[in-house]
Amino acid sequence: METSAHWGTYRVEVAGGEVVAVTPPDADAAPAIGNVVSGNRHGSRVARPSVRRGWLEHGPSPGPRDGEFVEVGWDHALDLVAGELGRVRSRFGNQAIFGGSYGWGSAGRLHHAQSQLHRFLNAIGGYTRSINDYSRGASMVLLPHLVGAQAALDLRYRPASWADVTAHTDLLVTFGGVRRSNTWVVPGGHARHTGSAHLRAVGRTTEVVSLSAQRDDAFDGAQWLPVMPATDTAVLLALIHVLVVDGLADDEFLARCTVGADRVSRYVLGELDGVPKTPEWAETISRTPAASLRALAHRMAAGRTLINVVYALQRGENGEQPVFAALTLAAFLGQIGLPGGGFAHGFGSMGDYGVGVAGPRLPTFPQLTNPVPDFIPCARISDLLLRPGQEIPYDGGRLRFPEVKVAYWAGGNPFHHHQDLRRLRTALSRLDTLVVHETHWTPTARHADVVLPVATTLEREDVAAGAGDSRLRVMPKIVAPFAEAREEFAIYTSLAQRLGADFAEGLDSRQWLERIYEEWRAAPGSPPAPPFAEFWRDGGVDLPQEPYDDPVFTAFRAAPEDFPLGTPSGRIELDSVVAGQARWREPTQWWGSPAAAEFDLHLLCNQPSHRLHSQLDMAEASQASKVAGREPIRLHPADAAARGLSTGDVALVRSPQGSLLAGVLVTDALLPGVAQMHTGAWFDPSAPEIADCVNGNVNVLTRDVATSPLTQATSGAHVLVAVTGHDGPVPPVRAYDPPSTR
Ligand SMILES: Nc1nc2c(c(=O)[nH]1)N[C@H]1C(S)=C(S)[C@@H](COP(=O)(O)OP(=O)(O)OC[C@H]3O[C@@H](n4cnc5c(=O)[nH]c(N)nc54)[C@H](O)[C@@H]3O)O[C@H]1N2
Ligand SMILES: Nc1nc2c(c(=O)[nH]1)N[C@H]1C(S)=C(S)[C@@H](COP(=O)(O)OP(=O)(O)OC[C@H]3O[C@@H](n4cnc5c(=O)[nH]c(N)nc54)[C@H](O)[C@@H]3O)O[C@H]1N2
Ligand SMILES: [Mo]
Repeated sequence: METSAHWGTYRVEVAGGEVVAVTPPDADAAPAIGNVVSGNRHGSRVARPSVRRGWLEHGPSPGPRDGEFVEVGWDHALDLVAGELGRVRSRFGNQAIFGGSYGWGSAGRLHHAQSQLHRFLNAIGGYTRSINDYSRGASMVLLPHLVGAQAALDLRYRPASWADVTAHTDLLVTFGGVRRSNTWVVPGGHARHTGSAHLRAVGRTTEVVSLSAQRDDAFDGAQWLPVMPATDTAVLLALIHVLVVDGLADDEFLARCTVGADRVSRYVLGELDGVPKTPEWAETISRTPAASLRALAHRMAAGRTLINVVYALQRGENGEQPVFAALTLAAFLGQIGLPGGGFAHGFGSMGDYGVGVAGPRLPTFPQLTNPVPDFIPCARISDLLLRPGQEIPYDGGRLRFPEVKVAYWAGGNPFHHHQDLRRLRTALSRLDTLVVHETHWTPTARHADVVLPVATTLEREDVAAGAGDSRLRVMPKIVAPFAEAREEFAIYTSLAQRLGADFAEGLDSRQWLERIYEEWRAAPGSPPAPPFAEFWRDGGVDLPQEPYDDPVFTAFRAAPEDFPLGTPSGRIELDSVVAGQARWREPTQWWGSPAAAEFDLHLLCNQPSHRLHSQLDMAEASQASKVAGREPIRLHPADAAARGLSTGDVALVRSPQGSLLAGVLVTDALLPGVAQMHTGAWFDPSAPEIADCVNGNVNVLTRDVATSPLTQATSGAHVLVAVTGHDGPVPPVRAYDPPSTR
């Protein structure tokens, strides 16, 4: 049988009611597929509803969320959760329920964990929500000010495509490379992996320059220009400086399609702050050779050039600035809106980026409406809990944190995604109650008061497709739910009944699946599709794959007066009332900052190649990527030698926020002074006398500070650390052992 996941479509073989083998669909498939076999029935699955003993015996209250769990029957657990939601709703109001529940959960249009939770919470009167994401939290808020809301959306879903690049682009300049492993993942799934084929094709037609601290962010054949992390804005400003000084800027385009270019020129020339942004100036910040930057600017102006910025660049302090500066550089080159030219933000970040097909709207589970106005940008979760009543600036306005009593999390793992886990633990201790729906005993589940076990995608029926996908695919129920795990749909149906609300409208989940499919099929703009029974029998329906012929900015460039952007001026705003102009602003986390005297390595914390985030970290493919049984830290040979470390050793990694143990992997693919770890090792606080996490979860190290007051996004991509060898006994990893339950 075939099914789909965020890591793509794959075949599943079953024997004796268990998944025994998985077969990837093509040679370029994600290694994460290999995590499914042992992961789906691993000992870390949650078997039965579980309640923290202290909470059960003493009732809801703030305090540390630790101690053992007690297993209870479903009816008892549902009574407890309904009782607590009822108490909080009537005593404090619905805004005291935080249902933001950020996270990727699993693929599937009906059982999408957040849609299910949000519909339920809306049915009982609403909740405090979260907005934006950890992926592009800074650019999502910034770009609408620069190019308008529609073009900002089109930069994600109608960018220059891989086909445009191979047909038209002479030079692809990409900040953060084009990591093939990141293209293995698509939200909602994807029928086929095409990342490698695209990269091979681009390698034949187009010169590629990758600016990064890691050589292997790009593929063989790309030219690597080293740049220290968090310093790209300086490089980008220097490239603009060369265009201005050498008369290579496209003044006609700037005058016709942008506002603010004059001020940008004055800034890069040093007229605003006395500092000319020359390549020599940039080299002192980024360590990129000035001569290379000067030559690159000239190459960029000599042909069709596309500038790409991967998401990671904006996941840092002042993370707006490199995105803003790259868009500004593209405007000075005057190629925005030309085929294969201009600005892109996502090649190498997500597998659906640049496939060239916009695709139809997909079936969705209606979420009803939320009468509660309160919200947070998702990365402000700890601030929300620690500072009720406080006001913060956001997107040119202000918002106030409500007082939250209960948080309900389904489909996300804040102990994976959030920064400064020590602070997050303190923040969660301010809650009366944390309810978590999980398939596995993740660190978030272990911090909950009530854990409800849920069925995985292999244990329920659904349909899946990603944006621009070639097929809307049936996800059959392949095995029975593990132990007492239930569909979340059934959980919310029962909870709503207890609270006098209607969640299911009298339908079961199969009937809902049919309903959302048929409503989709009948909607204007949907492609031809057969009735549900036929669709189900065929295992899916192919979706049209016509490439869009109106990529972002094409019409605008041709006639800016007729197709103005949704900005105040109707043009690209290189100087914006709300966002200002692109500037080099020194972050605290870079090699030139005072903190680097003690914390002398710049740690890149990026996406794991062998899993999706923290999902199934305990299973084969993910475990095969570990060193010394824990998450690897990559070090340059010179940095390793200076610390007496070799591949296979265990290192102690410290930042002011916390410490972890990691397995050393020495490689010359990094710049000296730069280290790298993937996110997603399960948080393991079982030996606090040795380290905050003995399994290597980077978020014990990262800082919980916002990108800026404008966007309030995560800055988790970077943190300065100190690395030494770990002496003494190496504690075992306990993160995947289920907690003790009675
Ligand atoms: N330092 C640092 N931190 C980062 C990042 C970084 O680059 N650096 N990247 C950030 C980014 S871009 C992202 S998107 C986030 C990702 O953060 P998350 O999306 O929170 O990470 P996942 O591990 O995918 O968590 C999903 C959880 O849902 C559970 N799950 C799966 N299916 C279901 C289901 O059907 N129902 C329920 N209830 N649960 C289910 C899984 O077991 C898993 O625990 O991390 C962010 N954190
Ligand atoms: N296999 C796999 N693929 C994934 C995911 C996964 O968990 N597993 N997660 C998916 C998700 S949710 C998202 S949002 C995307 C994220 O997509 P990205 O944010 O693009 O991915 P990252 O791997 O975090 O970062 C890519 C590269 O950026 C470089 N980089 C970091 N900081 C800087 C900097 O300051 N300057 C420069 N020049 N380079 C820098 C790093 O060297 C890193 O290797 O990936 C998606 N793809
Ligand atoms: Mo993400």
